[in-house]
Amino acid sequence: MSLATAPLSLSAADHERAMSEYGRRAEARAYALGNRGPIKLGPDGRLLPEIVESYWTHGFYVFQGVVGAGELAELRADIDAVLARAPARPDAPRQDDGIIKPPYKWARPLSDPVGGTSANNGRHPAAMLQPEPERDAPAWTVELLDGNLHLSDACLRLYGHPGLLAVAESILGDDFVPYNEVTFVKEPGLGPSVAWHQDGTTHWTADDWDAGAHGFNFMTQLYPSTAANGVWVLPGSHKRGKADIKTMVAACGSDRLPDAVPMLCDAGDTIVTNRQLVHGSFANSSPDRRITLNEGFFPRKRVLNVTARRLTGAVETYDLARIEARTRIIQIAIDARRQRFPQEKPYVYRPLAGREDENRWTESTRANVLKNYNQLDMFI
Ligand SMILES: O=C(O)CCC(=O)C(=O)O
Repeated sequence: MSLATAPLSLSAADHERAMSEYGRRAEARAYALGNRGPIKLGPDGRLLPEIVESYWTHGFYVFQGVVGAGELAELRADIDAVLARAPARPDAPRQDDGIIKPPYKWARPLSDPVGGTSANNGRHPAAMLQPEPERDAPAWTVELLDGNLHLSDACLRLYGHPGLLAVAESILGDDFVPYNEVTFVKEPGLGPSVAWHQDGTTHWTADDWDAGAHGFNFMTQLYPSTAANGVWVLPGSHKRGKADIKTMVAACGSDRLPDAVPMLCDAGDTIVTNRQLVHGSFANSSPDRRITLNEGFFPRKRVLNVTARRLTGAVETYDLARIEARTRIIQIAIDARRQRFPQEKPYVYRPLAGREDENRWTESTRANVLKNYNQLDMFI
């Protein structure tokens, strides 16, 4: 069956076959980009220039072996525990745990909740194929967790990872600021699509727009990211401004953009992904689970005193007080990590250097600073 001629009602098995054909063709191109390897820092504590250049060329870089086996086990156990606490369906009453923003987002299995709709300000203009789930599939699947750092101590410690924070500094400057932390959940045979889109809403038409204007996401993989379950990107598209995704999808006659590549990697690897890249993921008809921990960061100058409209329509201005309150979480995470991994050299976050004692990780900090920290998330 050709992809362009896929029937309107497509079985999960046919979708899986179609994805494996598409994936086989793209995998070699993905590896040929050469944008993968361990985090390598120079004597100045910053990434080697060739790695930074590769990131800016392709819009993403795969850092291998960022999370060791022990930490990976802790992250998996924490996320499993959070998922085990999820109510069975979106309309079930929530347990009153004092968390303001609902941590769970559901979707119908193998569906495309936003593609081709006006949701998220219409930023996903083309629908993806929606294969039929197996008969015994549940009615709903959790697709996203919001607020990783107050849901999981292991995620908080990962947030303070000295190698990742050095990468953030190398790309954004040493005064980088946080975006948000969410978990994408793609259960085998259930995970929904995230239709093609570009992140970022604020600076596309700015006079000083550039390839880094909307920051990046770290995507740490708790399981291997494959062509079938992973995020696909159009390499280099972060440099070309706003893409006409609707026309691109119409021109190729399917949701499989011909020049896209999957971001392939192993469990414990972290991909740094420019938010301006055209990217998306397909319904996970494969037998392989993907769990991705996203941590986003912005250049400070793109946030300070900037007024932005969130995907919900809310309009907010990010003043220095807001930025400082939100960046405290970086310092608290550095301290939480120092307590758990005392052999590591902690990262020094320049904007809060000298204020370490105000930002220690304690049970009081958990209750009074970390809980509901994501109310201060910023969005550009
Ligand atoms: O992980 C996914 O499937 C989608 C990720 C994504 O679209 C994003 O981080 O903006």
